[in-house]
Amino acid sequence: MGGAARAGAARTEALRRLAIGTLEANWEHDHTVPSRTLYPHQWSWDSAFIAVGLAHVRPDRAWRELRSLFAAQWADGRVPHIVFHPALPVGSYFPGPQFWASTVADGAPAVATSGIVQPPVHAPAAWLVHRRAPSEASVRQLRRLYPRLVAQQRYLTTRRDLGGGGLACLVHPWESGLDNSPAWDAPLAAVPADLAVMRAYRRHDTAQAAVAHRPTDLDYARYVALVGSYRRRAYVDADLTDRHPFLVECPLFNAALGAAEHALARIADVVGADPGPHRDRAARITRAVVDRLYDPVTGAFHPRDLRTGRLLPVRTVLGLLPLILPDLPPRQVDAVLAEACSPRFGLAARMARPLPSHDRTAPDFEPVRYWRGPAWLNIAWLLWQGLRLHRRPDLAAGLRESMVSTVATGGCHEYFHPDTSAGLGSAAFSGTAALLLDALAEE
Ligand code: 2M8
Repeated sequence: MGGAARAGAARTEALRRLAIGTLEANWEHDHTVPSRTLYPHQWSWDSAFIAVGLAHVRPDRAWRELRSLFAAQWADGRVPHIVFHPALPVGSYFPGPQFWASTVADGAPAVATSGIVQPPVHAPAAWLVHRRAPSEASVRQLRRLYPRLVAQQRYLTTRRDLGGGGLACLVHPWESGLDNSPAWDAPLAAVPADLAVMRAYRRHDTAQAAVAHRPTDLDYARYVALVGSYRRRAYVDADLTDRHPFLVECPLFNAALGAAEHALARIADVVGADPGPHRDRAARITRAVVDRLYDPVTGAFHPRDLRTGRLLPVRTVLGLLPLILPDLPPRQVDAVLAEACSPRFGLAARMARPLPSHDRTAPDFEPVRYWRGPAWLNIAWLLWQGLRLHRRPDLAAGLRESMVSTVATGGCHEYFHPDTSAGLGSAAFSGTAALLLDALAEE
């Protein structure tokens, strides 16, 4: 082994140990907390990413992670974005279980949860966990999860199809996973909110992380107002179109919805169910993503604001994620690649800087504020999946190396400065650890 190869192997080993140690320290009896300080409960899409990473080291825990999340599924099929840990003291997270008051809603589980959802990335995650080490036991786990994954899709494709065009509609920016993305600025501005309400609450996040790295108080006033609007309707989706002030169709969320049907078709094959309906639904969702969210004029995907009926012109990393759809037509694949490789996002076979969460050339690009510029490993990982799916090994390798070197520079942080890779947010973040393990396994 030459010197460079030895250094490379040592880097890989050190990062693997860091990632495994982070996941171990964040394991909490049947799930992994995203962060002990900032996010001490269980989060929906984090758990899916975490399962993908755990599959490399503790497949038993990977299944446990998914099972514990789906144990909190509501009767209508929704998988809540937070499952609260009942033993934690009041005030460990805002807004906590008292604020959501889920247990009084019809069909909610006995355990306290939030009432909203997050991108449905769980079926592909379950499929990856199985594929990593297929066995009779993993088929049993898939068999257990399959009906729950199907119910999750049914909820999103029926009750949440508020626009009537075959896509799921988000009722809160938290549902996108990219909470304060500039994508949501315009629709959020229409949400009536009074900054003064925040005096009644204590934000937990700004006690743990720098204020300049987090959403603003005005953002939070609107987040709280939106939860209030949905909670007053007991989290019932019927009639939301007339009454709820935030209704958007997100390209990432809906690409995940389509990718989930593709994964379910594969899972159905393994568990002895019919993959046909999943393939049909997958094709319909991909068509709807293209018809409703692709703008031939800008050559990019944008979120749709159902309150105005228009596409939101802002270009964020959300617009690149339809690449995770295996059946995305070649024209849109080319458009996404052109957008990703433009100075806005800087994707390349050799990347000088990590993939940002927002257009680097935009005037509202903010390099340290959460989802308004910083680099996140979960987003890079999703795009990496898309690049491999659409056979761009050069770009996939460039992005993978960028993910690994970002963590090598910044540590196992929640997000990273998009120029320097300095670590931001939580310093021991499970999602980063898990997806790093997956990226390292490709070496
Ligand atoms: C962030 O969101 C939560 C609210 O759900 C928060 O800011 O308190 C987002 O980064 C989200 O994508 C993530 O799932 C969650 C936990 O890591 O944190």
